Amino acid sequence: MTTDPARLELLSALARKVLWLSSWTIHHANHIRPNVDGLKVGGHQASSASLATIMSALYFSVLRPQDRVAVKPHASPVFHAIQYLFGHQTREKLQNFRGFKGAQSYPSRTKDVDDVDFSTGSVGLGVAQTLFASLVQDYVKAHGWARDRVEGRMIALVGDAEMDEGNIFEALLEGWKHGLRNTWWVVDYNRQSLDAVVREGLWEKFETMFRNFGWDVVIVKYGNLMRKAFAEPGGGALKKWIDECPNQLYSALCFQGGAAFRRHLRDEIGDQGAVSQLIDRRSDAELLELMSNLGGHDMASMCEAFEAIAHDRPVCFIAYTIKGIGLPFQGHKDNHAGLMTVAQMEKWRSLQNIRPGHEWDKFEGLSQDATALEAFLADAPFNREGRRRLTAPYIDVPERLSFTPSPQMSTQQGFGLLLNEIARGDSELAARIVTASPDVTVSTNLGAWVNRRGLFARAEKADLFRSEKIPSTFNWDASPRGQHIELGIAEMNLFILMSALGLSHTINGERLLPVATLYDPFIERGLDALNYACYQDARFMVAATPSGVTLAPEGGAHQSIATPLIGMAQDGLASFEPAFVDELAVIMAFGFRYMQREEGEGGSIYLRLSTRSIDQVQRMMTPDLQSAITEGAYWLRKPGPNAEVVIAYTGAVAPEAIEAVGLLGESRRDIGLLAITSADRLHAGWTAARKLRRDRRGVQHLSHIEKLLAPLPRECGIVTVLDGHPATLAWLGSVRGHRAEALGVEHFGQTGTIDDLYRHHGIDANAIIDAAESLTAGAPVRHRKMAV
Ligand SMILES: Cc1ncc(C[n+]2csc(CCOP(=O)(O)OP(=O)(O)O)c2C)c(N)n1
Ligand SMILES: [Mg+2]
Repeated sequence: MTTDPARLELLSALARKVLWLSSWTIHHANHIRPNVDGLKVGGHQASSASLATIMSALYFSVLRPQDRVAVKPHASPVFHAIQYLFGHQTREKLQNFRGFKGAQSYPSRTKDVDDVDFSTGSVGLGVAQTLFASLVQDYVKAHGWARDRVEGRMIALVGDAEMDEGNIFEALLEGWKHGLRNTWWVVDYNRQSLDAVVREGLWEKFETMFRNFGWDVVIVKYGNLMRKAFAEPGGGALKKWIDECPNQLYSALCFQGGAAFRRHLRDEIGDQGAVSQLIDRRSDAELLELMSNLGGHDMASMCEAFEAIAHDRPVCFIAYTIKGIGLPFQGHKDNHAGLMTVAQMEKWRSLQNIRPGHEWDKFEGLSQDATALEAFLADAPFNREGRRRLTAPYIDVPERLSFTPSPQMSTQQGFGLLLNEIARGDSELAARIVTASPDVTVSTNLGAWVNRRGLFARAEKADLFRSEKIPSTFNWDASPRGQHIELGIAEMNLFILMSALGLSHTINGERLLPVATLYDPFIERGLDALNYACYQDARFMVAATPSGVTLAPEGGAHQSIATPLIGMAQDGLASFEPAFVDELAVIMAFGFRYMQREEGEGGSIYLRLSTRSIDQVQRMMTPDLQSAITEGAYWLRKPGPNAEVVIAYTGAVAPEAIEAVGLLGESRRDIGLLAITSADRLHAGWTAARKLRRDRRGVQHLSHIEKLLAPLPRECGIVTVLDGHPATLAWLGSVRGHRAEALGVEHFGQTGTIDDLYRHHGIDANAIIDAAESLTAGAPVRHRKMAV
């Protein structure tokens, strides 16, 4: 326990050291490192200082190896300083903070070397990640895995202004529905954001809300010095004044110092004997020390608060702090980008007995015995099991998934069939898949999977319709064995859940293969969370369906235009848009393998699917075709040696492309039809090959698309077409210098039939023919599709 004074003394000394090292890291980046222009630090110094004590309490004393933490983005220097003291972070990387390959500005799981559990940066997301990570831990345990692992606490260090992010509230709601446990959110209540001082009274609202959602709320407002002063005669009046002081004034006084506090206290409390004596007994410096001894800066109070929790209910700690505590601009409302000057730093350095040239020495300037400090660090429970990043074995995936074909199908229907097939078996693959959907389970064809595999809940819950024998196509029995997590509509939650499920192998040592479904346009609603999940290398599969203007009668608000470009541009996400279900079967099998590749190699999968039912091609799936599909393209119809034009299409417009090729046949020679299953993989392969050839001269490696287009005569034109933004495929002309016409959707759609909309947006057979005609010489094309 940390009531032991010797322990407390060491902890407090280490917290001071953490504040020094984090500030020095920032100072070094701004004033000492050569070529610092452009790497200057804004927003870290004051924001980091807030958390030095709280994070020291956690990492040096409270945390256990199984706990996982999301650190507020701007507290990154504090995190790195702590890891430096542990020996997990190098001096070189600290000296290169914000520099190329140096310690990262915001904690990064993939870029930092010091065991970041969850990346942060875009505020609010790391907070929600801890909540979902805890649900995932429950999921893993409920399925009988990780039996020998002790349950961890998922902890977020939250900036108070971070609470403005709506995704936090969305997550709270979901947490409540799923009986959230083992989650701590520690709010750094410095009452300052970037621009402003936080609104008065806001936290009372938050407190009520947390309690409403079943959380415990622990307010750590006063440090020990304050509490002792309150016990002195006149202490009650002092406490009353502190409690009533507006946020902005308190911040301003912390900035101005002890004399300013004294003036205000005198003016506002008046001469009341005992309290005046209480104040007068203290020098200006002592008075400032007392008034800035808020709970979040008091080691004993923080340790006490954390150690008092002996249950698994979620807890929100509201720790009162001062932004920039201990630094010359503490409390100033403009301090977010505040930096100490060289002169201020010099003064602070000498105050702490740190000799020039010894700034990075671990225990420099501390009066405590270095061996005792070293032993204390070595003994921290947090490091008891060494590196905390876990791994999990590979789950076998068949080469290709099976399904029962119908002559006409949509890719969305195919997706449902393929999952249903997996669900029927008892493979390890089937056991490790976990699905989730934001209230669109049935409308994205996950119903059959859920019927077989059930809903997940920690406690059994029967589907009342079923127990009452009311006929229904769906069985919504919930149990700890269930494999579908039903979410509310919020797409942010879906992607943060994917982020948590998709890191289970490294967090829980148990691999899950998460599959999410949602409507394609709503990718944009959850986009920052999707980006966040990819940034920290979580592995999952997204089936986004329906998509494009192909969902015609649904109208413009439900039709997606930009998503193919998002799929291409999003790092860590391989995107596919198959037209036929046999392609999808190959892609999904590939996807489940790709999701399991080592860090830096694989990634997540995005399937852009459609509800449009189209004629399926009857063919043998050969190994060559299979690998062409996963590389991104194959010739559905090979161009002849004198090809004048080829049509390259993606996805649901396949029938239009096929029809156009048929109609063009009599008027143009040797037409080819290129089926593109992944513009993303195709483009990535092309840029990678060019880079390889540039980097290693003499290497002749050609990418898949270069090989496919190689036989085309120079004058051959390429018409590209998809139900999405035309830029997705427009680059095809640059691969070997062919003229190209890119067809696609550029403007919001509206209601109508598929034919209406394809015609309106110029992606129907006739538009393809017109484009082909404009690219080729010769007589006008003889045939066109008749209007119906
Ligand atoms: C989504 C998002 N929007 C804006 C920012 C820029 N930003 C970084 S910190 C911050 C305010 C932080 O205030 P608070 O959370 O209270 O942390 P403090 O600095 O007070 O510790 C803002 C607006 C961001 N990082 N992410
Ligand atoms: Mg703040």
